[in-house]
Amino acid sequence: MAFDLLIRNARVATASDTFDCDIGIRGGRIAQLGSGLEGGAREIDAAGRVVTPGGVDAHCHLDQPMEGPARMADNFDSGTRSAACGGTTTVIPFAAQAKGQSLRAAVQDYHGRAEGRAHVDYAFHLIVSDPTPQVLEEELPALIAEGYTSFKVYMTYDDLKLDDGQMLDVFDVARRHGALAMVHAENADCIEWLTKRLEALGRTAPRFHAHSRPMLVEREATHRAIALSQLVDVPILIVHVSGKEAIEQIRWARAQGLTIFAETCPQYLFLTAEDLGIDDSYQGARCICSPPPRDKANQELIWNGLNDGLFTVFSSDHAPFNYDDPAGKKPGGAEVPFRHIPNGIAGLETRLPLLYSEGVLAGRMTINRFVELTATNPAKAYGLHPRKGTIAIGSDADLVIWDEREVTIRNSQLHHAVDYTPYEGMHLKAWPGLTLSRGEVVWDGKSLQSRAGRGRFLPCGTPSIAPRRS
Ligand code: DUC
Ligand code: ZN
Ligand code: ZN
Repeated sequence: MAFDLLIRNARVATASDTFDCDIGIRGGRIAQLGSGLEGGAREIDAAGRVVTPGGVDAHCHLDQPMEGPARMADNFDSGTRSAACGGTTTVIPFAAQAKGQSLRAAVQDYHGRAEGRAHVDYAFHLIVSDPTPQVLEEELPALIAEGYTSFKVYMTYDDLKLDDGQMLDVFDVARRHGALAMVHAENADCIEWLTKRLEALGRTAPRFHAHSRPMLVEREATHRAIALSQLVDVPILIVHVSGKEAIEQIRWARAQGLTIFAETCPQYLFLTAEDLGIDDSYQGARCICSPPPRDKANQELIWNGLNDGLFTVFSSDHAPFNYDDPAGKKPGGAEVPFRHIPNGIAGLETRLPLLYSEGVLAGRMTINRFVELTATNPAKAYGLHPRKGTIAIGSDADLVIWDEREVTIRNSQLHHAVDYTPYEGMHLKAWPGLTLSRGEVVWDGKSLQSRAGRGRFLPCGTPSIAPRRS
């Protein structure tokens, strides 16, 4: 037999083209693209349905060690299982350094958490929270050379944040060693100052989380991160951009010729600050994430940025905490002031169906732009292309066949370990009918077909991407 698997009658969409063909798969890779291929040990008829590359979710948090009592609901098993069922075949979560910990130890610990559990392939970003001379001069350069070529720095959160000098030091390592720095841009002092004032007024319900993190604090930090990257002369990527004011800073930077990449996430398209509550109900804790969702007008600006090239990647920022859980949104079992509520919402499984349905099928975005944002660009930005993120001869056979059908999102039908989804009840027009990972069916449209431990670790190469000029 010429192929282990032959997918017939596919309407293939890549970041650049859409065409009809058969896909011949051998040894987990795409071996041939063409019409009338013969000789598959197994055949699947796509019957003209759209086939895209499996998604690359370049920003998700799985089993990340947390300060107690918080604990993430998803480990590598449940998180990557839900990824597969939502069409995502590569995830890049974060090996997070705790202050005082060596970066190498954080990476080793994180491998232990992933080992034997992943359903799809995975790489690691690093989180650098303690850039000691040892980290900057030895650990980080060595880890970059071993395939950990991207790292996130935080401008907020006491246990993670860096000052400007530390950010410059980390950016300088990225420049000298060809890595990509990702930045969580919010001004920590402004947030603390606002939080204390809200608390003094008794405004501690979940909805006040959004009041403590207005767009100004994101704008200021975004501008500062851009200035620091300009000083070092290195590209950076601003993660989870929420709306107008950060967008304006990034557009300004691009107009100066600076290489600034940007990422946004489903919560900034489909949620608003009202989802954190219009009264003091605790339910709004479900949608607490940072930066917070904004309003309808900002959602439109995010859609525009997705279309015109402002955004390079669309990630879930899956940060899974149960609602009804002492380790989740109710720390210690209590309804607590917003500052103590873990930040983050789940989204690995719903990322692609939301954007396919509300973007592509609603006529807001071409299928090619969808592929670019959700698979090709993240694979390029983090050094996994062309093995991942495209449909080409030699690439891994990571594919999604799309079923265009009515779907109502129900948490009971998702595969993560979180006890809610912020998108409960949303009506979509599509869902992956089949997900293939390295030529193996991991989701058949009805049930998981995978097994924990089949996913492999992917060392990343040098980031290879340029911002699209709009
Ligand atoms: N930042 C993230 O990247 N994820 C979850 C929460 C946060 O603040
Ligand atoms: Zn962040
Ligand atoms: Zn995140």
